[in-house]
Amino acid sequence: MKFSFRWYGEEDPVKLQYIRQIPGMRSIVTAVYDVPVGEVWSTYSITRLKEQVEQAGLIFDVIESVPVHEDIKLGLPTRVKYIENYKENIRRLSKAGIKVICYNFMPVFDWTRTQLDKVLADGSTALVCYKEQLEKMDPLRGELSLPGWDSSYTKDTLAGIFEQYAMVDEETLWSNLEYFLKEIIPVAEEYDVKMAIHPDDPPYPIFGLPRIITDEKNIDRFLKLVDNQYNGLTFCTGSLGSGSFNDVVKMVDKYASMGRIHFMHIRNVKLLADGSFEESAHYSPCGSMDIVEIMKALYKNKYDGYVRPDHGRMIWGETGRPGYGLYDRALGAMYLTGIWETLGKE
Ligand code: DNO
Repeated sequence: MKFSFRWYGEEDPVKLQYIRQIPGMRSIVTAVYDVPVGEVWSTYSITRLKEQVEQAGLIFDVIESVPVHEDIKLGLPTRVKYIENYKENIRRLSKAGIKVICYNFMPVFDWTRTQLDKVLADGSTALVCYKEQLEKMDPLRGELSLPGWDSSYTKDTLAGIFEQYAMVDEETLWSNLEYFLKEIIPVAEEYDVKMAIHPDDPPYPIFGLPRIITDEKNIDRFLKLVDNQYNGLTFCTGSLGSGSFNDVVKMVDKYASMGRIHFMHIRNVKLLADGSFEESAHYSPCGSMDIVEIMKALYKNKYDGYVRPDHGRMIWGETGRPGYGLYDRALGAMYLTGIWETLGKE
C-alpha cells in the first residue's frame, strides 16, 4: 500500500514540508489549478508541480483530479474537443510520471455537505450532511460553495446548466460516461495511467441531478462498460459509506480482489437514523465504518495501490480548507499506517 496525502498547491496552508514529516508518507496527490476545467494542462505547470513535490522529498505520481468538462457529462457535440483535451492531459501526465488519475462523473457538483463547521461533542468541527437541510438547499439561490465545486459558474450559468440537465436522466448519463470511457481508456492503457473514478458523494441524486456511481450494482455496471484494469476505482469509504445500503467492507474486498481499486480514500462517517451523516475521526469507534475490517480486506487482497487519509475534522485550533487541514488527516494517516503495520506482522 502506498501512502499519500492530498495537497492543494502553493495556496494550500498545509506545506509540503509538513506533509513530509508524517511518518511513512510517500506520495503527493495534487492537480494543476491554473486552467479552467476542460483545458489542456501546460507542460510547464505539470513540471513545476513535479519539481515542487520532489524537492520536498515526496513522489509525484497521483493526480486528483483531472476534472471532466460538463459538456462531456451532458453529451453535447462539443464533448469531442474536451475529450481530446482530456486524452492530451493523460499523455502529458504520464510523461511526468503519473500512475493514477482520479476523476468523477457527478453532474455539476462534486461532494456536497450542508454545513462545514459543525461543532462535535469534543469541540472539534466537522463537515456534516443533514437530510433535512439538504432538501431545503437550493444551489441556484444559496450561498454555500464547497472547495470541490467549480467556483467559476455564475448563478446564471448554473441555471443554464440545470436546464440542460433536464434532458439528462440516469440512462443518458450512463451512455455519456460509456462514450467517454471508450475514448479515454485506450489512451490510459497505452500510456500506463490507471483511471480511477471517484464515487458520488453523497451516493444518491441531489438537487434533482442524476448520480450513478453510488452502489455495488452500479459499480459493477461501471466496471463492465470497459472491462479493463485501466478502468478502475477510487474507492472512497466515506462517500460510499454514507449510503447505509452499501456494505463497504464487502465491496472493498470484492473490488480489490478484482484488481480494480487503484486508489483508496479512507475516512469515517457517522450515519444517523434519517440517512444524514456526520464526518468523524478515522478511528473506527468514532463513526459507523469499521476501518480495521476495511484495511484487513485490502491486506487480504495484497492491495498495492495508493491510499490517502481522507477528510479530517478541524482540531487544535487549526483553520483552513474544510476537510483538508493537516492535523486530523495526519492522525488518520498514522492510524492507517499502524493498522497496516500490524497486519503485516500477523
Ligand atoms: C472530496 C474529494 C473529491 C474528489 C473528486 C474526484 O474531498 O474526494 O472532491 O477529489 O470527486 O474527482
